[in-house]
Amino acid sequence: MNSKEQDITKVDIKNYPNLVNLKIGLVVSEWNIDITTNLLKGAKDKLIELGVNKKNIIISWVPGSFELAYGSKELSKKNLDAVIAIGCVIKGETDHYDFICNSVSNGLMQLNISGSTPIIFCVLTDHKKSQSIARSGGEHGNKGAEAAIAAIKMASIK
Ligand code: DLZ
Repeated sequence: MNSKEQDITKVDIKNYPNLVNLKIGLVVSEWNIDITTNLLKGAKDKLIELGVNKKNIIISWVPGSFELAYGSKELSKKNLDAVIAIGCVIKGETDHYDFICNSVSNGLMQLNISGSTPIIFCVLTDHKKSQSIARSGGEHGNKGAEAAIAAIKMASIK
């Protein structure tokens, strides 16, 4: 099932009563900043739409997706209910893409296993910029909004 068929942004708010008290961190990569800014907006707007207090959304910037694991680790020390790691890796001419994708996904997974704050993976890994545009507010929706829902669901487990 692809993400077009699976719309996780439809969330029954009745199942999540304490949204106003949630504290959510957003760690955002500066690389491909036009895309990550749109993902950030998608995530923030969805959190606020669902009732999370604007002042409980904490944003931290890192230089690139490789730094998302460290940024998420540091932000999660601030007594947050969930952290969303936002990045965009686009395949270029070199092997950088594979190294960064592997590093960031492994790094964030390790934080989920070893830490107590859920870390949400909102990193686009695309072959072309047009694919990233489509997933950051374009024809395939906004993966930032989907990450916000995942954060709320994981925060409720916490
Ligand atoms: C170096 C690099 C390259 C080539 N591509 C991307 C990318 O597509 N997306 C991204 O978020 N970051 C990229 N970076 C930067 C690395 O993530 C990292 O910031 C630098 O290697 C410094 O550690």
